[in-house]
Amino acid sequence: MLRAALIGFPSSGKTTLFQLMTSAKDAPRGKGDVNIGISRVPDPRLDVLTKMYNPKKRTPATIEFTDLIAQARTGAQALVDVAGYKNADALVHVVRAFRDPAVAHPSGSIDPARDAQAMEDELILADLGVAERRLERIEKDLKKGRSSELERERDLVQRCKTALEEGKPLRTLELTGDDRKLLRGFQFLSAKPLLLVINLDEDDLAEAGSSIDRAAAQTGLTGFLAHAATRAVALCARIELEISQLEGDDAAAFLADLGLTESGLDRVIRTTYELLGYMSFFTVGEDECRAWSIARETQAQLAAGEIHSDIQRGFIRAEVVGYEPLTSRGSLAACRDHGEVRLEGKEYIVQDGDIINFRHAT
Ligand SMILES: Nc1nc2c(ncn2[C@@H]2O[C@H](COP(=O)(O)OP(=O)(O)O)[C@@H](O)[C@H]2O)c(=O)[nH]1
Ligand SMILES: [Mg+2]
Repeated sequence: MLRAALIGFPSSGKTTLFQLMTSAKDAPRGKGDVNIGISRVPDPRLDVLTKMYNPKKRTPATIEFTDLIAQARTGAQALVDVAGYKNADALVHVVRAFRDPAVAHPSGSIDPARDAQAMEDELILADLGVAERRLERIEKDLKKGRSSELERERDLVQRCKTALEEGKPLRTLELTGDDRKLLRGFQFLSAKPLLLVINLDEDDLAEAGSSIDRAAAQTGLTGFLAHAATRAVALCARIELEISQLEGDDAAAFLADLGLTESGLDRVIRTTYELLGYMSFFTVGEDECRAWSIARETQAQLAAGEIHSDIQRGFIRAEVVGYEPLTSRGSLAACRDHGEVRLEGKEYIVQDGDIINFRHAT
């Protein structure tokens, strides 16, 4: 399961968003300090496939979001301390830009750029501690005897430390796959993909419309976003709450009035999914149409394992058709007639939107 943790200062709107993004049906669960909820990843392609096959069941991809129940620990400290936060695959950082004087701000004033940078500094500081401790340890071990592996690690951690000291989050570093593997064990917070959610004021939403650049300019976050190498979504949690209470058509009309085609909640979930480097392939049929999550560059046999280890083990061939041909021809049979259904081997790299039927020995 992909996991994203909500971070941000108290009263920035995290819990409001969490409750809206994770439907009430998936009752909050979790241990102690956190609430855990499941979000369905919006995907219009799954909607189209569901219309084609009219299956008994429609199963979208999902992401797990965690939210802190108590605010005793916020930001980086929570990520370090709180079980259920530690191993998040991505961070969703909610920044308050709504003004509402009825909601007190812990710093006494509304300043999204200040808050965004303060949280970033916390992540960087926590990582710097980890890097320094590791370097000390490595130097000690190197005194006992040379090791090219340890020297390589020292150079890499030193590179991280230097970047952190310059105030650069580790997600801005260019790293090789091997570097990433080496660093994975440290769980560096500033290396995790981060989505900035700008919680706009009700009065600023229409002007921002669908332009994140306008929203960033309105809130003074343009510079921060350029420097932090992250993506951002702008929304207004209060308005999202209103939209969530409307029926489908009314909600769409309401969004259109604001110059939007998709709710802010859907944008947050979808962008988090993309940020994590994930994509979907589909299985279709009269019983179920389903989206499956895999990392980019995943081979067919491994993808089969997402469905069941037996299918992975007994993998023979993947019967693959692209989303475009299938939906424009209207049926798998028609695609077969046109030679558009391919038989792929276990090393085939699954493409986003592939519709796959795995042939396997039982
Ligand atoms: N006016 C306004 N109030 C909001 C908005 N988002 C959240 N709030 C309010 O701010 C308060 C704190 O929100 P909450 O989601 O609990 O923030 P958290 O501390 O980050 O979890 C609540 O009273 C919310 O109703 C918004 O977009 N506009
Ligand atoms: Mg909260």
